[in-house]
Amino acid sequence: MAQIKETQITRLIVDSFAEDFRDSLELDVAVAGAGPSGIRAATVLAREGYTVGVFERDLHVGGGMWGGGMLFPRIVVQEDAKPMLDEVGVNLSARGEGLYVADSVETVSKCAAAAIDAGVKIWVGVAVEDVVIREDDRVAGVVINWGAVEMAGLHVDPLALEAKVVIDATGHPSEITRRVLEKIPGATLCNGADRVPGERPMWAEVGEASLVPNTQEVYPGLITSGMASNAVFAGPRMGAIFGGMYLSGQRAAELAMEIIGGS
Ligand code: 48F
Repeated sequence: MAQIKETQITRLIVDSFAEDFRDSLELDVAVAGAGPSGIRAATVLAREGYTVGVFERDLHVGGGMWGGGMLFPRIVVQEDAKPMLDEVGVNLSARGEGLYVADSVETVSKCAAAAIDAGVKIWVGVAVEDVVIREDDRVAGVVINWGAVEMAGLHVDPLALEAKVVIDATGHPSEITRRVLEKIPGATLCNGADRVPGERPMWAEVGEASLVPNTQEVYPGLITSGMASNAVFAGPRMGAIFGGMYLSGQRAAELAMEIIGGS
């Protein structure tokens, strides 16, 4: 067996990380949040040849999906979203009326694997704490820091990456959109709002139906995806039905491609 030196392990890790990180400094699209909608958006974009980085504060991908509904590890999806899960090999059990049940662990894992296979770089443990702006206050990148630094409340200056488009897939808190409104004086969203109202109480059918229309370029260079879209436009929450998250991620990717043009 080959001799293994600890310093060699360290070098391999640091060098490999640095190579990938250097390649990610100028992205087509930076996605904040590795929940179902962010992962879907990133996968679609990477398959079309765009360079995409997903930055996830937590140490794992999947966002709110692992726990299914109230820790029963199952999710429900509707007919419209079925092809996106079929495509990555998720087993869906038909339960009538256009509804399907899937294992949440399987769904997270297969969607994440498909994203990686498509060329998406997923950076776990990395939080997006701010955006980069350019002329006319257009969003032009993300400001990142270790999630652990953020949690510890340490004063550590962040690093920044350029991106032609940023997708706010941070879920219910819609953190990136809120940050833009807080930090850019006089900023308003595409609907003229100067604040994020947050989501409304649960109404699964309306919440699901509003996700795609609410997926918009809310501010120049910034698109919302998934639950962040309903929080920004006061759509209702919907609980453990997830088809809309995939459809919203798909829409966010299409919008990003329209903004950027050909890859
Ligand atoms: O919450 P999340 O799963 O968002 P989503 O894709 O899906 C929503 C559903 O899970 C569920 C639902 C279904 O009906 O309503 O809630 O819209 O994933 C959001 C991810 O973003 C991460 C967070 O840790 C989570 O994994 N995140 C949040 N803020 C940041 C962030 C940030 N500032 N930087 C990086 N990651």
